[in-house]
Amino acid sequence: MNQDIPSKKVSEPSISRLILVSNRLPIQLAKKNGKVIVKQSDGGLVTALKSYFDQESVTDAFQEKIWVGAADFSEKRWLMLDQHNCDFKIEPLFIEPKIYNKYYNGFCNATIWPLFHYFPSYVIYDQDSFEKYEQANQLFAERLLKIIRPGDTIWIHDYQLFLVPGLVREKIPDVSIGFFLHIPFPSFEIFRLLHRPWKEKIIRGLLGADLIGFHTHEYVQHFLKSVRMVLGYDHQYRVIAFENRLVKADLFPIGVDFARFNQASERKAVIEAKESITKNLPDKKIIFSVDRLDYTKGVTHRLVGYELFLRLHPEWLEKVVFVLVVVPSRQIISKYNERRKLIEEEVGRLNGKYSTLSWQPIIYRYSQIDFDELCALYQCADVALITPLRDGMNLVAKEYVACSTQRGVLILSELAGAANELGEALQVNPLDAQEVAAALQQALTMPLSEQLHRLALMQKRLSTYDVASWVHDFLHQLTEVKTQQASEQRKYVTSSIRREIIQNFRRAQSRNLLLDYDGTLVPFARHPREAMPDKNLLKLLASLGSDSKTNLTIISGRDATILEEWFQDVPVNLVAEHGAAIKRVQQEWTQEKDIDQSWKRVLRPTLEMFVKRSPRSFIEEKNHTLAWHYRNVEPELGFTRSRELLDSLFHLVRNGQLQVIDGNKVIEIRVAGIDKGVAARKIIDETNSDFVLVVGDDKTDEDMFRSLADRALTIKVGPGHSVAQYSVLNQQDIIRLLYDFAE
Ligand code: GDG
Repeated sequence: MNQDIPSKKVSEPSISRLILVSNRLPIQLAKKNGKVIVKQSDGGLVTALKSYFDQESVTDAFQEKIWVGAADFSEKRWLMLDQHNCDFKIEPLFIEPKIYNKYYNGFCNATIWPLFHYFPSYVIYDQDSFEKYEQANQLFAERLLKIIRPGDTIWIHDYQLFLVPGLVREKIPDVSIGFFLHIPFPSFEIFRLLHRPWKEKIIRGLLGADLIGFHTHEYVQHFLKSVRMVLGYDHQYRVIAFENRLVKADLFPIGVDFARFNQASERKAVIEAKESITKNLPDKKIIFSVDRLDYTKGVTHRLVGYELFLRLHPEWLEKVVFVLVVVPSRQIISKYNERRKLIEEEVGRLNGKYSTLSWQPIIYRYSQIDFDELCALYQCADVALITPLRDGMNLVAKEYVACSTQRGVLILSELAGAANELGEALQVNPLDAQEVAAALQQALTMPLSEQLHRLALMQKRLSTYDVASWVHDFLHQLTEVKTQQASEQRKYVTSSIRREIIQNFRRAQSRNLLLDYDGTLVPFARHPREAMPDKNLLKLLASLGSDSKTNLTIISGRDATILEEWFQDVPVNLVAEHGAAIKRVQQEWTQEKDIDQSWKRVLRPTLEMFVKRSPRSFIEEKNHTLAWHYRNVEPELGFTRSRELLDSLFHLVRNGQLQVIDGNKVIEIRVAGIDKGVAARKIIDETNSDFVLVVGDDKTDEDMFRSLADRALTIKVGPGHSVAQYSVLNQQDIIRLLYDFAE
C-alpha cells in the first residue's frame, strides 16, 4: 500500500525528538479575548507527559516534542495556524469521515474494545471496518514517515494504532518505537476469537515496536501467549526475537500526578466547591463514583449492589447519598446509548422507590465536570465505589486515593488493573451484589485510624511510582532495549563478517568444523526421531567431509545408534551423548567412560511421573543419559513442570556422579565429567588446524564455546545470551554458510 515511500535509514542522530502518537490530538478549541485558540486538553496522557517534562532534571531530554493525532475537519482552520498554546508541536491528521467512522466507531470501539474487555457477545465482526482500520493506521504511518528524522523516539499509544509500529518499521528498520496499551490485553482464549488474519496483523503490527508496555503482569503474559500461539515466537524473560530484532514486552502500571491531586485541597476553587457540596448535603455520608459512559465500567451492577445495601441496612436510609457522575462518551455507538438509558432507568427506579421529601438516595449527573469540582468530590467522598467489570488500569481509583488526605475508603473492583497496586482497598467482585453491599457497610463503618492507615500505604506506593516515573520508566526501558539490540547486533554475522569467514575457510590448510545437530543443522521436530537429515543435508555434509583439508564433526546429545544410522555413509566424526562416545571417520565407537548405569533405574520413576502429569511429554533413554522432553507440552504447563522436575532432581542427584542439564525444552540427567567442551577440545587437539569453527544453539553448546574460546570461531544459532563470539538468528543461516564453504 505504501510502496511509493522509499526506505529510509536512521543512523546519525541530530537533535533528539519525541514523537507521540495517539488516536486523538490532546487539544481543544477555546475562546480567549473573543478569539478562537487551540488549547491543550487536560486528558490523562497529556498531563502525564507534561508533568514529566516539567521536572527540572528532564528539561533537555528531548529538544522537541511532537504530537501526531487525528483531528476533526471542523478544527482544520484553527489547527493550520502556527500558534498553539500547547507544550507539544501539533501534527493533525485529517481522516475522511467515511474512513474514520468505520475505523474508530467500527473496528476500534465495536470490535477491539468489547473483546479486549471480555464482552465477546458485543463484538461486531465486519471486514469492511477492519479494512478501514488498516487504512487509518496506514495514514498515521505515512504521516510519521514524513516527520521522522534520525535519532527520533516514537511513542505510540493504544489499541487504535496496533498496526502503526509494524508499518513504520517496514520503512525505517532501525527507528526507536515504543508502544503502550492502555486497555487490558485479554487472555488468548478471548483474543483468538478475532478472525485469523486480523489477529496476525495485530500481533505483527505490535511486534514492529521495540518495547511494548502493558499495565499489569497478567496482560504481558496474555500478550506473550498470543504471540506464541498466533505466530509461533517464544520469548525469553519477556524478550522475543522477532525477525532480526529483539522486542521486549513489559509492565508499566500507569500512575497519576500524585502531587497535583494530593495538594488539590489547597486550591481556592476546590475549597469553594467543597463548601458548596457540604452545604447541600449536610450530615450525609457520601458515596462517589465517576466514569465515562461505558458498559465496561459496571454502573448498572453498581446500582444493584447499592440497592441491596439499602435493603440490608435500612439504618442508612436518609443518611447516605450516592453521587453518581457519568461522563458522556462515544455517543454515536448504539451500545453506549442503550447503556445510558439503562443507567437512567435504574437511577429513576431507585430514587422513585426510596426517596423521601427531604432525601434521595442517588444524585445523578450526566455531564463533564471540571478538575476542581472533581477533586472536591474526591475530597468530600467518604467512600469511592469504583467497580468496573474490566478496566485496563482505572485512574479514578488512584486519583481518589491521592486526593483523600483526611479520610476515605476505596471500594475497588478486583477486575481493574489498579487492583494489583491497591491491595489495601476493599476489593470486590463487581458482579456480586452481596459483596458490594457488604463492602459498603464495612467502608461506612470503618474507624478513621484504619482508613488513614490503608490510605497511607496506598499513597506511599502511588507517590513513589507516579505518572512522571511511569513516563521515565517507559522511555528509559526503550533506550535500554535499543542498547541491548545494538549489542546483540554487534554479534550478528553480518555480510562482511560472513565474507571474511568464508575467505578464512578457503585459505586454511587444515580445518575443523564442529557442528551441533538439533537446532543447528536441522530445525526442532515434535519428536526427536522425526528430525532426521534429508538428502540435501547429507549431500552437503558429504561434500564438506570428503574434502581432505576438512575434519568435520557432528557433536550431539543424541545417542550413538541413531547418529550412526543417519550418518553411516557420510565421512564425518560423530560425538554422541555430549561426548560420552566418539566415533572417528572409518573407526569404531570409543566410550569415554565405563560407567555404572544403575542410576537410571532409580531416577526413571520420577521422570515417568512427570510424563503422566504433563501430556505429550516423553522420556528418551540413551546410554549415559535420561532425558525428559517437554517441547510438545502446553508451554506454560511445560515450563512449570520443568521447574518442578529440576527441583525434585536437585534433591535426588546429590552424589556428584550425575549432572542435570536444563536444556532447550528438555531436562537431561547424565554422567558428570562428560560435556561437549571436553569432547570438542579432544578432537581439536588431534589435528593442528588453522581454521576451527564451532556452531551450536543449546545450553550444552555453551560448554564448547567456552572451552574453545581461544582456538575457534564460535557461532550461536538463535536468540539469547551466549558466550559465543557471533550469533545468527536462525538455523537456515548456518546451512547457507555451509553451502558457501562447500562451493
Ligand atoms: C483508559 C483505560 C486506563 C473522567 N471524567 C472526567 C474526568 N475524567 C478523568 C478521570 C481520569 C480519566 O478521566 C479516566 O481514566 P480511567 O482510567 O478511569 O478510564 P478511561 O478513560 O477508560 O482510560 C483505563 C486509562 O486509559 C489510562 O491508561 O486507566 O483503564 O480504559 O483521569 O479523572 N476529569 C475531569 N472531568 C470529568 O468529567 N476533569
